[in-house]
Amino acid sequence: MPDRDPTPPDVAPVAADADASRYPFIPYRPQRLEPALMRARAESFFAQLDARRSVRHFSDEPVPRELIELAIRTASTAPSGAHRQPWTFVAVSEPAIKRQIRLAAEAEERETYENRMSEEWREALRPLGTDAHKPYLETVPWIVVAFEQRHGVGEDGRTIKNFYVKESVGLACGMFIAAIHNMGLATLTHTPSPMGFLSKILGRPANERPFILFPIGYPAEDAEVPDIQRKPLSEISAWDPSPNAE
Ligand code: IYR
Repeated sequence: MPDRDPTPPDVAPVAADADASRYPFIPYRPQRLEPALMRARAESFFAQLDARRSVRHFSDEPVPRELIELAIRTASTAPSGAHRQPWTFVAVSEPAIKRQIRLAAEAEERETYENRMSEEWREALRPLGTDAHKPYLETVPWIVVAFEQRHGVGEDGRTIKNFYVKESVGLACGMFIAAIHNMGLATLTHTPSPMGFLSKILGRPANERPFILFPIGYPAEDAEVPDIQRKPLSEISAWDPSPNAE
């Protein structure tokens, strides 16, 4: 920089220049939108996401891999603890592996529905009409399993701590669901419990645990969903609440 005064030798360089472990910082200047356009975009984004439903009846129509790649890249835009991005999205299209997953998931689910669920849990699920049958795990063109990385693994196998892992992976999964819905596909947050069989079938390392399984595809032509409502804003929010309001 020849047109700048050289730093006087008695002035210490600023911390950012001295600290090589820090990311370089770059300007962030997202475009300002007109208020009317902000409102229109907010309404249209809400309407789009509000139309999403969890689907359990899928078509076997193929879905290009490129779309699944884009959904995973979208998920990975999520914020994460210390920017560790502690997730791995494992995509499966191979029928033999989908079959293995279905059989193992159904075995766990049968045990869960018959012996592991409390009466209260069974009651809570009754309106949704779910059971241990998971044929969609074979019907769908894709299964994606999100794994959480409990810790990272450095060179020579050293353990590296991750932070807010569940929050981070939960956020990434939310963005994944939004991406799938936005491209006109459907999915379901399926969590057969326990999910350890997924680590084995998919050959994942010991630092990873299955987090959510997503069957992905087009809804079946005759797909139906329960006629549920979403809580109104008044039930899901509080505004300028006063302390000790009893
Ligand atoms: N994992 C089981 C049970 C289940 C649990 C909850 I919480 C749900 O919202 C739905 C289902 C299953 O997939 O059937």
